[in-house]
Amino acid sequence: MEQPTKPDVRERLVLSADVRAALGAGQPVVALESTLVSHGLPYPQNVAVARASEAAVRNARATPATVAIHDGRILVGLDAAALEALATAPPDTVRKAARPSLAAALVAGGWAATTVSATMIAASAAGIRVFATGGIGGVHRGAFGATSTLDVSSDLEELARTPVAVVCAGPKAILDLPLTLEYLETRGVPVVAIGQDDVPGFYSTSSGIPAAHVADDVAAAARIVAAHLGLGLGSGILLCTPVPAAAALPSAEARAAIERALADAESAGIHGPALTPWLLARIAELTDGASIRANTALIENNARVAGLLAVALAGA
Ligand code: PSU
Ligand code: MN
Repeated sequence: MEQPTKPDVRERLVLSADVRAALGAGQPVVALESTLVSHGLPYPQNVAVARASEAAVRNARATPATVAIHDGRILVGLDAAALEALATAPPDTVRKAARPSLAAALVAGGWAATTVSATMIAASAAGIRVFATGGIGGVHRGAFGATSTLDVSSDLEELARTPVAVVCAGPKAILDLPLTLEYLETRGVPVVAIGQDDVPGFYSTSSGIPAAHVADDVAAAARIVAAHLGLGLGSGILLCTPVPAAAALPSAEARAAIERALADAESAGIHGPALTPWLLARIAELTDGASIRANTALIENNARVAGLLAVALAGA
C-alpha cells in the first residue's frame, strides 16, 4: 500500500544550480531576503545592495542564496535578471510575503518578496543554516498598552520555531527594543552581540541596551550557533553585529527622525504590513538619505559576517 505523504514547503522550492551544488557538497551557503530590496529601499540602492551582499558572501567563500517568490515557486538563489526585475517592479506589484501571507503570495502568481519569517522557512526547508537581513522586525511601539495595536512582527515567532541563525544589525530602531528583547527571551531565542557588549541600534552602533550574550568575534559566535543548533530545540538564534561606524547615524539624529516618522505614520493612519516600509521611507526623507547609507552599509556588512559565520560552521 502506498504511504500517505505529508505535503511540505519543499515542493515549492526551486534551487539555483550553484546553490544546489554548494548544498550537495556540504559547502557554506547564506540565505538573503528580498523584502528589503522590494519594500525597504528605493531603486537603485536596493539592487546595488542586493548585489553587494551577494558579493560579500562570495568574498567570504560562501554561496549566496537570495530568496523570493515567483509564479507560485519559492526561488532559492536568484540570477541577475530576476534580482533586477524584483528591484525595478513598482512596489505595489510585489507582495510582501511573511509566514501568514506565504500561501496567498504563492497562489497570486507574479513576484513576491520574502520577509525574515518567509526566508527562514525557505532556508530551513532547503537545508541552509545561516541567513542575513538588515534589521529584524519586532514589537512595534504601542503594540501593548492602553491603545494596543498588537503589532508584533512574524519575524519573532519564526525565530522561536525555525532553526536558522539570523545575522542582523539589531532589531529595527523604529521598534520597541526592550519589549522585542523580552519577547525573544520568552520565546527561547538567544540574542548574541558580536564584538561589543550592547545590542546594536540598527542605524547606530549601539542601542544602549546590554546584550544577553556576547561573542568576541565571529569564531566565538559560530561556537554558540553550533551548540544551539546542535541541541535540536527547533528554535533559531539571533546574531547582532553593528552598522559600520563610517555609515552610522548619530543616535540623537536617528532618534529625532524616528520619533517624527512615527508621529507622521500615526496621523496618516498607516498600520499593518505597510507600516515598516512607510517608516523606513519617511526616515530616509527626514535624514536626507543618510538613513539609506546606514541601511545599505549594515546590510552588506551583515552579509559579510554571515558568510564568515557559515564558513566557520562548515569547518566546525
Ligand atoms: N531589514 C532592513 N529593511 C527591511 C527589512 C529588514 O534593513 O525592510 C524587512 C525584513 O524583511 C523584515 C521586515 O522581515 O522588514 C519586517 O516587517 P514587519 O515589521 O512588517 O514584520
Ligand atoms: Mn506587523
